Amino acid sequence: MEKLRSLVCTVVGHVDHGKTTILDRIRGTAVAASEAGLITQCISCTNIPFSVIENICKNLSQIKKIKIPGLLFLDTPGHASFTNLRKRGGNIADIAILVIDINEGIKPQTRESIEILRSYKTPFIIAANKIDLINGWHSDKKVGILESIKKQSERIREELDKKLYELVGELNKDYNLNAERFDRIDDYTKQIAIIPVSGKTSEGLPELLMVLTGLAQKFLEKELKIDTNKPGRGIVLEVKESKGLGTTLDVIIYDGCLKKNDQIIIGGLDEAVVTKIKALFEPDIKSKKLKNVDKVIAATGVKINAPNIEEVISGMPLAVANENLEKTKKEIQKEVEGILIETDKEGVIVKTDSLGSLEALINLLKERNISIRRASIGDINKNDIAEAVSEENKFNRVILGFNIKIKEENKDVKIITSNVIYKIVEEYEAWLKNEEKKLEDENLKNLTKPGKIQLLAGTVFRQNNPAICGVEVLIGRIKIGDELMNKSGEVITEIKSMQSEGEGVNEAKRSDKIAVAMPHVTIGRQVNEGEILYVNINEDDFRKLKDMKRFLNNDEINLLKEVAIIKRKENSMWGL
Ligand SMILES: Nc1nc2c(ncn2[C@@H]2O[C@H](COP(=O)(O)OP(=O)(O)OP(=O)(O)O)[C@@H](O)[C@H]2O)c(=O)[nH]1
Ligand SMILES: [Mg+2]
Repeated sequence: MEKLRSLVCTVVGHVDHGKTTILDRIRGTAVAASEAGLITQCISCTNIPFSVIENICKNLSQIKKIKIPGLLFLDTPGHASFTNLRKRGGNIADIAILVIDINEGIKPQTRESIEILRSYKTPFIIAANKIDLINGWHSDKKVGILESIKKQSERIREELDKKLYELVGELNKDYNLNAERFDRIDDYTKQIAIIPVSGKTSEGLPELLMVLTGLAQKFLEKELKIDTNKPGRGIVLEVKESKGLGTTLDVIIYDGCLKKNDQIIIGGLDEAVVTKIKALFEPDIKSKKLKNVDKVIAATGVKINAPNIEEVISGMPLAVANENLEKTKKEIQKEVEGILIETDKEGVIVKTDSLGSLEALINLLKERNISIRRASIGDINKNDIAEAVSEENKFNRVILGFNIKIKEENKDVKIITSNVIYKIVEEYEAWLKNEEKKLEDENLKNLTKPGKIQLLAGTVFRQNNPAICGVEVLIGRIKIGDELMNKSGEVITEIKSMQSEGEGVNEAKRSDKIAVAMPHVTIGRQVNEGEILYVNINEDDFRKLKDMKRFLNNDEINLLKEVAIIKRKENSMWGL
């Protein structure tokens, strides 16, 4: 039998910004606004029929008539990643609500949520939550949010607008996202709607649902048709110990159906797990206790009890295979292997706790052209260290870890771990930049740097053997050992020693006036008072300096050019 499945909507955002509260409110309002039995709740998801949503929004004229049966809301915890909500080729969620505490603004998990939604191209709207905490806010549950905003004092309206526009500005600056308060938007598919809400007072929640349905319109074209007799497909959200049941799997089914006694296949790191469903559970919406069910149909969430599932990893794909066992097994393993990376090319090592987080981190690294040698699931172990140490390029002697333990370390291996995915990438990039700078500084230290000096008239202390004379550094710097050439490019002497106010110095920089001792020349013969001399730079150093231009100022860059012009009088290809 064919039917349209519910749209899957995840609720994501930073810890404590109010995801669960908003969902509880929507569920509570939905339960109150509907006949018993219409709303079902399974694990951390709630299935609400569109008819109920329409009922909640009935005072809002803009509510659209929609054919989709309902919305399946998935709650996600802010402290851990919601990365397991992946399926082949994308996100299990069709749409998302990003909850942001308007008084706190964008926080690490908010950023992570945006990054992941973007990498999966999941459309979303923003619930700007906790407006009731704006000092002096007056709640009026009888009117819509826009009406309620209008009724606030001018100071509060301004305060709300200020906070909203800070958010809009940040989203635009950091992510090039075009967000706007929902009532100022005319095309929900082009702009991201922000709905001011309060999970505490329920203000704005009907409008949030209304905008969601507007966004859902976009999916009417999408293939939401499913065959309810088809073998079920899903992903493992969590592997949990349940009282009296042992290990159970919380699973989201996004296609087909799942029945008691079905043979199922779950992806594994080395090989797929094959098992048989012993029991299926859904929580009862009223008593919240688990109740046995014989069958579930997508899109929904369900708890599975089955043997041999202790080793299952969250994020793994799952499929019913009463028939076609081998074919389905291959298909599932191919999907898993498509995410794991095992190469002998150069790159960093990536370790995470689940298939979903692995894919999410890999996506972020690939977007930034960071090459990966191996990506797999588990704690950082001896093998990982050995492999990292063997990298020739020290910038690749790196292990990036998400939500895993460091079981082994080595001083030559840089390990970066975090439980916020984008932070790992950020920290790696910062480390890389710093290491590169250190290396360049080291290289720069050993290069001859450009310098231009003038012999000061009337300051000759000794004519020769060695010649000693006062000089001024016009551009750049000079140091002991630097060779000096004249304007014709002849290398005539070097800096044997320098003195400033009677003290020996190793280096002198722009504007310094010092006494310099120069062997092999006689002042008045090979060199004259008032003459200009240049530090002689060899071709190799010249090329390297050119690559490190950002460490030189404009005068020094021009001086380098001057040196090249002098050198090219002799050899037109010099330094090229
Ligand atoms: N005043 C006020 N408090 C709120 C609102 N929404 C949520 N809270 C409070 O904020 C705290 C966190 O809310 P939760 O709903 O648990 O937040 P969460 O985003 O689900 O948090 P995690 O699941 O830990 O990521 C709770 O104490 C809520 O009562 C709101 O609109 N106004
Ligand atoms: Mg929560």
